[in-house]
Amino acid sequence: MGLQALLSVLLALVVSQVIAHGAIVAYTIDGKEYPGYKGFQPAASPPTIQRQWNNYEPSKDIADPRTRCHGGTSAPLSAPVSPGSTIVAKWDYWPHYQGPVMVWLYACNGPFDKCDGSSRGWFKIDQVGMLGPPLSGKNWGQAKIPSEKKWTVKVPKVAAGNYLVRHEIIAIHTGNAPQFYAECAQLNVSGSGGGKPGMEYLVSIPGYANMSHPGIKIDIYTSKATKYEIPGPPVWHG
Ligand SMILES: *[C@@H]1O[C@H](CO)[C@@H](O)[C@H](O)[C@H]1NC(C)=O
Ligand SMILES: *[C@@H]1O[C@H](CO)[C@@H](O)[C@H](O)[C@H]1NC(C)=O
Ligand SMILES: [Cu+2]
Repeated sequence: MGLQALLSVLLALVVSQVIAHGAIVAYTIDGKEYPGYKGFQPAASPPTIQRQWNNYEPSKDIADPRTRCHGGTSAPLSAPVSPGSTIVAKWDYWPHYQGPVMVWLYACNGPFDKCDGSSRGWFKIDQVGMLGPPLSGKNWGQAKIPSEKKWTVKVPKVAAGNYLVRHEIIAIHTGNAPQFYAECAQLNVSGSGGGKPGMEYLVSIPGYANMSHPGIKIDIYTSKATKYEIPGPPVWHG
């Protein structure tokens, strides 16, 4: 194979990977733009609130520690927010429709460079699963992302401090072969009077569910279920 042919095969591979998956590449928080990372070119990113991830590949095992923040462990900046602030996570491309979308917070209780999200401190602030059957249809919260390319949440009444925000998508469009996608960003929450979720809302990531969970080990094309059970604890509303 000539060099040109080889290059076009490589390019086709890269493009098909981009087209098969997606990730959060930016945030808009209270109207301010925060660029994030883009797969394949992480070094070119400006300083960001997003924890670095560097390829579009999902994890295939919910026990993989990479499911926590797509492998990202630190970011140079954080976004100032307060309870009621609006966080819009943005994708440049998203091709999947079926499976839950969840948004989680984690209180760092200290500086971000010491905050690896490894304790039992994650809680949900939002989730949307299937809105109506069939499982294989497009009546899912996730189905908004391919067209709108964004997901909007409000910061609940949490205590002031440093937090990680984690957007998670479980893509179940392939029977019994779920894909786990998550990216994290750093938030500095101000204000007073905010609360703390009780232990029934707090989990570890990975660890909040295993591969046998009915919402994870699922074939949406053969299952006759008319409801979908989202894995993990209930949403904490503050
Ligand atoms: C976050 O906010 C707190 C006050 O709520 C402040 O003490 C702290 O230094 C801030 N951290 C960062 C990284 O800005
Ligand atoms: C998966 O989790 C369920 C519910 O917590 C538990 O009953 C089951 O034993 C777990 N399975 C494995 C293989 O760990
Ligand atoms: Cu994909």
